[in-house]
Amino acid sequence: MHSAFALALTAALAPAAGDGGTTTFADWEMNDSSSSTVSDSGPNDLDGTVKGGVTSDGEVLTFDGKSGQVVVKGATKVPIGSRPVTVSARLKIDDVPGTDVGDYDIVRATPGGTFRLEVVARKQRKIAQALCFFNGSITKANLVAGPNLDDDAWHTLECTKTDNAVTLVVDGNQVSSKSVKVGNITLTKEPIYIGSKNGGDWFKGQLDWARIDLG
Ligand SMILES: [Ca+2]
Ligand SMILES: [Ca+2]
Repeated sequence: MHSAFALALTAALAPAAGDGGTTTFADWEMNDSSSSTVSDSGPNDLDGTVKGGVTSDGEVLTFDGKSGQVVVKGATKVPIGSRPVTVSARLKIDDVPGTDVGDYDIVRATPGGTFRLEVVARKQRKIAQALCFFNGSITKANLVAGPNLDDDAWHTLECTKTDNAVTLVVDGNQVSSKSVKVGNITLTKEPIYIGSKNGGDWFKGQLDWARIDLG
């Protein structure tokens, strides 16, 4: 391989940590004309495959809460390591997760939800709140906070892990943060699920987009 090309390729695959820049890990805009594919407009081509009860109107996906999910393969090839990670999504729901599903998994890496963004039921299932979870090389961290999401309105949820903290932002407002060194994030298994936990925790509602950013 030509050395200049090798250098460029290395730079493209592994942006320098600590350079202050943010890079897109995956960006699923969910505006596809195809009803079977969810295109990743980021640099890693992590296109998703639609399975079960998911319908598209070309701008948002509607998940049926029973069998609908998007399965994304290839994420284990993209290094994360010590870089900050932000998992975010814009969603709308008009039901608190019921006992049939327990909670809604919105974006879930494997195994065990290495990182995940969920909607969980609280206060005897009267309200729905955002959940962030990160499982790093040192420890795990979990946050549940923010406004009741069960109002049939659009909400943007963002979960971030940095070197020293995990943070949950809802609709641009920081609603929870914890000082914790979670450690490095490594995806050792495929796939990433959008809208389910591998046949459970089925999401019932709409997604406008979901994305993962590094840095
Ligand atoms: Ca769950
Ligand atoms: Ca969209």
